[in-house]
Amino acid sequence: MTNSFEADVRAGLSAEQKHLSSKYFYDDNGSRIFQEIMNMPEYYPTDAEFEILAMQSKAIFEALDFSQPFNIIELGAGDGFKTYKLLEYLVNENINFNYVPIDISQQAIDSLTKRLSERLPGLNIKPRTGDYFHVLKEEKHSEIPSLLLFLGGNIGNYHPDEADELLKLFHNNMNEGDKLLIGIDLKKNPLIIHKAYFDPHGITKRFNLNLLLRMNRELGADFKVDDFDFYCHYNPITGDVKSYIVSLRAQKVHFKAMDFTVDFDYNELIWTELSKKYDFEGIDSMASRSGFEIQENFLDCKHYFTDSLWVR
Ligand code: AVJ
Repeated sequence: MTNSFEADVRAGLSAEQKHLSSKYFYDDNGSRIFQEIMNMPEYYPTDAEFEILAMQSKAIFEALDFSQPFNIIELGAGDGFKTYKLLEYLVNENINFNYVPIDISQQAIDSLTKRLSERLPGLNIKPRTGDYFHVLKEEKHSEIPSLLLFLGGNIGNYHPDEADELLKLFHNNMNEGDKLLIGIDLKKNPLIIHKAYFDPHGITKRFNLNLLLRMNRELGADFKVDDFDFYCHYNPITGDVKSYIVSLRAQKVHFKAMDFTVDFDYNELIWTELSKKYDFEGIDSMASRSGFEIQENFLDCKHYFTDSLWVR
């Protein structure tokens, strides 16, 4: 793990346009800061998706039109809070299904399993840790239909080509008739998006600057966090939110563990994240490029977010 972090940091900070991958935001500290982001009133995706799953569980279940039993496989389940309302509905209706949460973090899976077995004792839960595709390949041999969940709007972090690749991998590891429920953040009033990502509390700034602290800790770097700032910008035409760390002065940073030194110019940027917003045209073309048929979009009442149901 540390090795690929090291290699990615070396490549990203040696590039003409410096960049780091947002996947490295989520060390223990970063995951905690992300919880704070989800709790801010400005960060609408969490509430929007919660509303969809709480209010439309029945409609989502009926749209599946699956024989029972079936599997619900959640990719990147995390603490699983957003899925709770859907699971609760299905358990209360005595629907016969297995819930298979997958996450790379053993700790996340353990606490999710514990909480769910306490709160929904009737739930058939088969937690898995590790790589999505490893688990998906195994489930492909299963005789029963599967619903894949890829929630939270995580697809927005992928550049369009990478999103296509990921969705094709999902497609390859599904059986004919299996379905995918994918959370996608929608284009909307630009000011709403701006406030969610350039928040007035400085939490998203801390989330980004935590990358510097992580490099200090894990790679022996000597970033002075006060000499860097955060900037982010939403382009309502392309739907791209791009986040950056800004160097507030010309400075050198040394990585002791890597025998590596980086020069920053005054005001030089490190691009840290893409959070892409889609319209329905964009969703249609993404689905068809990766071989899926869109069955139905489940929206929150403000039409900020969709849980889009796709059929393989
Ligand atoms: C976890 C990828 C859905 O892009 O909205 C939140 C991460 N970044 N605020 C998103 C994030 C800045 C989030 N996702």
